[in-house]
Amino acid sequence: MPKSKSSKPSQLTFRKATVHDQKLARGQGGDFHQIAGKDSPVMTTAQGGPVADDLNSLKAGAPGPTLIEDFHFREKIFHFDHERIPERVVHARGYGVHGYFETTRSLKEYTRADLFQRVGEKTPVFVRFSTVAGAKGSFDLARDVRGFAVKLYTKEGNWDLVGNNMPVFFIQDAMRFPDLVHAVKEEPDRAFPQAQSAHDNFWDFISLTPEAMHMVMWIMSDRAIPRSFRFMEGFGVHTFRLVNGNDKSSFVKFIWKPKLGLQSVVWNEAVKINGADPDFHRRDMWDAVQAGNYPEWELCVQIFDHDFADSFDFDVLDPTKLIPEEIIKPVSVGRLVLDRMPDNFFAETEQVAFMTQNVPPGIDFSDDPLLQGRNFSYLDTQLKRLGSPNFTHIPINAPKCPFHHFQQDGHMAMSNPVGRANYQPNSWGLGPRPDPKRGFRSYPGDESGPKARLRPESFADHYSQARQFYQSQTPVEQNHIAMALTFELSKVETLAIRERMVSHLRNIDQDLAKTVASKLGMGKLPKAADAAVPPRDDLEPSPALSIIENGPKSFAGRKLGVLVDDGSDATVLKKLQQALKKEGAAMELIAPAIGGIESSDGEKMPADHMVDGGPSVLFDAVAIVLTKNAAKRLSQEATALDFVSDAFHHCKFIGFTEGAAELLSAAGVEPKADKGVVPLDSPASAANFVDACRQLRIWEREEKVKL
Ligand code: HDD
Repeated sequence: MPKSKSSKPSQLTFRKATVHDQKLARGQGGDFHQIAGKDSPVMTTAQGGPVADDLNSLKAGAPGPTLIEDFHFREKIFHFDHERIPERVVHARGYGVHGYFETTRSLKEYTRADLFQRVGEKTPVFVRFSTVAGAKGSFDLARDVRGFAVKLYTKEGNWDLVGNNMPVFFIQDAMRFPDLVHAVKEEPDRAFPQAQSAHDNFWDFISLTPEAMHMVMWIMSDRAIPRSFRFMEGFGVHTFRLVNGNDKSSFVKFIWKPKLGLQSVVWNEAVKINGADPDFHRRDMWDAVQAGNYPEWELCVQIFDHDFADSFDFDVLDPTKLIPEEIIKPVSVGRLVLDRMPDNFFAETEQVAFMTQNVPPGIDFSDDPLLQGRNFSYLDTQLKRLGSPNFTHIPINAPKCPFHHFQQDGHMAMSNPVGRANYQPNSWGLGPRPDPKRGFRSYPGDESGPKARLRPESFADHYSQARQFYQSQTPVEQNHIAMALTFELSKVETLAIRERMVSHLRNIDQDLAKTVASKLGMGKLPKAADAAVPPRDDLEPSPALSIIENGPKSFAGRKLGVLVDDGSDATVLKKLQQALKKEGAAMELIAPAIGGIESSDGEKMPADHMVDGGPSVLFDAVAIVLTKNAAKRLSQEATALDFVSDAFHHCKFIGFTEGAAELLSAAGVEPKADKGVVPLDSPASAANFVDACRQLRIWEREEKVKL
């Protein structure tokens, strides 16, 4: 059989080193020389030895073999082979930002925590936002809880407030955490689905866990698909303690409120964003910080005493319950500003080690069994991830206040005690000593009781606050919850699990149960699940729980995408730009070619995206500024049609010039469809359009487009 061309020994195999290779190796010629800047330092090995050639391994002749004495090659490959550390067992995908916390109200009356003593005190912080279930390389718009972990480098040690963007949790006892996480992650035999709760194992676990029902309402709501990290709240979840200088304790819940208001996307949009830009949330944060639009949150506290705790409808130590803002109004005590991206993702975002047990004197734990379990878990996981008890020596984890202790040695020890004494008490008068006055003193709660594996009776009501949450939503949001449940349960293959879930829904809201059952094509409504205590229906709705009710009424921090082509009306574009600038919003141009367009006044305008790369799901509102000819041309292109049709179906505001009408019609959007489709037909109309965009979405449309 004749040998195929490719199976012949290649010429290259026996090629002698060329003059070009040798020059390159000496850094004297070719492209390599041009890339090196004139002040580039000499490359060295990790041992500091200068390197002559970083492109070719040391060989005996050409092509080799490679020699084992090539210490530079060995070191380079060795290091590369060990670059990865275990990803976090949960919250693997995250994005970190530096900033500061400024105290705006003294809490001296309640806590001796140093950072809350003085108004104007600034504390450096590092915040890491995350999704929970997906792997490090998963996509940003998964339906999931978002982590909101804040490390405050206070003058009395690090305080880690390791929270989420939802104020309640799935389970009441840390003992159940591994099962919850196993159930939500990809199924162990098939290793899918990635970053999704829509599968049998998750809903099997949930439907067997009635205490999860309140959290189910949250994750099926739009809170689980935020528009950006910048537009979501953060919650410490647990009830913590504040302890003042007289050792008096109060209870507290911590809430971060975004200055730009709350905003989420819709599910159909989330699915498409994941394809168009899997890094949508990180890019949003990066862009905002680079542009100097520093994201900001207010820290609010709900402070209450033991009498309130005793009189409240639920146990304040139960992490599946919240205290409605209408019952205790959150008080603003500080602002969090994020103003600097890490220099290196791995060194900071990946290596940062948050631990709930990091609290400064004056902030203490409550007996919430979930919090107690977390205090054990976080230290443990850091050792696994970072490989040494010396992970506190890594700059992102080290306190920024002076610190002194006798801990020493271990892998990668960077700071060891100096001098003779490495223990205490010692009679040399050397080294640090505890200070009973300044040091952390645990609140002397008077706890006792027989040892038992138990759940308090006061944790038994699993449905009442779930119902309260659902009934506090606007009809649009209630519909989204019903659709999310339907979608998720439609991916569950086991009928009994779907039914079990609907039987829980009957204890939350009959209409919700009926809608989901009918959308799932379930013939008969299953009977309501047995409830440990009867669900209450006398809880007042809490409007603070709705995203739509608490919209920002501003387009600030948002982005308009403008579809343009040659000849686009220059005045409209300029007016839009001016109105957006005034609002504090951004504008990006989407054109048939990335090279850009020539507008009606002959100005060359570069595009930010070509049509295929800039679908409307990436923008908060869109404008179509086209000539008749351009609209006609683009009416033939699927991506341009999707641009318009998606924006309409996602209830976005759409501005359009007269010339663009044909594209709108071709995409099935009547130019007079509703008041969210706005003609840009006069110089004033651009500003009016941006005003209208302050509503963010035109929800009246949803009924018509059936999201
Ligand atoms: Fe957790 C990470 C938030 C319950 C065990 N958790 C982690 C992160 C956040 C939270 C934001 C990511 C931190 C980062 O960015 O590095 N976790 C929560 C909240 C909870 C909660 C708000 C309930 C109120 N967690 C929880 C329980 C346990 C854990 C009950 C175990 C008993 N969590 C961990 C962990 C992680 C973690 C395994 C994984 C990576 C890490 O800690 O650093 O220890």
